[in-house]
Amino acid sequence: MSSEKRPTVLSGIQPSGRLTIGNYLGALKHWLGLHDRFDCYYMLVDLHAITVRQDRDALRERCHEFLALYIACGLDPAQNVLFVQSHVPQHAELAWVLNTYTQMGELNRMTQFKDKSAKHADNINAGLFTYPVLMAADILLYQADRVPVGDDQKQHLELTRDIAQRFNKVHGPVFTVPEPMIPPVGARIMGLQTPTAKMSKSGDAETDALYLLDPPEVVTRKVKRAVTDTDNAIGFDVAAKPGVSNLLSMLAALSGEAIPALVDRFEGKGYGHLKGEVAERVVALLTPIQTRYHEVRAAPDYLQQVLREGAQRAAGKAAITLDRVHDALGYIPR
Ligand code: AQP
Repeated sequence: MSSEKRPTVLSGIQPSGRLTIGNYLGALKHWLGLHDRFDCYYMLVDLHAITVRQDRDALRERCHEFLALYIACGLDPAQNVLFVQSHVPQHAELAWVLNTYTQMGELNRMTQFKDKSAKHADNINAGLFTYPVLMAADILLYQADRVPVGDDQKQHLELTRDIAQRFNKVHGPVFTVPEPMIPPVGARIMGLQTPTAKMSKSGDAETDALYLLDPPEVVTRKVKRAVTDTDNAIGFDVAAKPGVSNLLSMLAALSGEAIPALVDRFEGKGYGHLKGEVAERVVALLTPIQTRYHEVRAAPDYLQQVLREGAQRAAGKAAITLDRVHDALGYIPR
């Protein structure tokens, strides 16, 4: 599938917590089908995951679970390079170099660092701080032209562009400067119980997120109990009606209908109608994904083979970029 002239897309998800409908609508859904026009690289970013303490067995299990979910959502390993970040050592090597092209002040401004250090106050490690540099290395290593991510990653993408431009200014055009691909709807799905905060895959409250492996009755129950407000009038206003607006955003992303059209269609109807339709749509999306997931998950040799081949293909491309970087820096070739 790879051809030198095709632009490259790269994205990834941390194998921490459980994949949510936010991850699907903000990221995974937009990865599908891009292989027609791009060389596509999709990772499980396990180096990023250890910025928060992980249990050894659970991490390994989760990498297999997430890979099976990537495939079940429709990412065909024959058309997309699926791999685990730690299988390609060039990520960590390039991150070190890029650390020296990144300013402390820039990292201090990253909102994810502020959020995560508040959440994990007992373990504010240097990796948490330099996380965006590793992310820049992930992207620049593959000379990615486009990076499909949710809105929460926009700030990291901007920093990646700054780092690439800074390096290129000193050393010539070594890196492709990537563009983000942020979906117009569904780019930031909020929590069902706390609709003012992003739906998170590692949150503490089970009922705040819809997980891709939630059974239908659980989905229906969680949506039914989603926080709304007391006026029972369906309208889109993120500040005044965050819960209802979040349900409308989800429905728009799931159905393809525009938000104003949804507001018109639900005029005069209560929140129960909106919740009913959201739950139905989520269940219809997840049912075939879950069936396929269980098939793929029952084939560990296949999953291992996907990872082996993915790592080989990714490392081939990564090595070319790292050699160029080393050459630009004046390192003696091996
Ligand atoms: N709520 C969301 N709405 C839209 N897009 C989202 N993404 C994540 N949450 C939403 C997108 O999913 C991709 C993977 O992001 P990540 O690996 O950083 O995972 P996360 O879900 O964002 O992780 P959390 O919630 O911070 O918990 P941890 O990291 O502790 O597991 C990205 O493209 C992101 O934009």
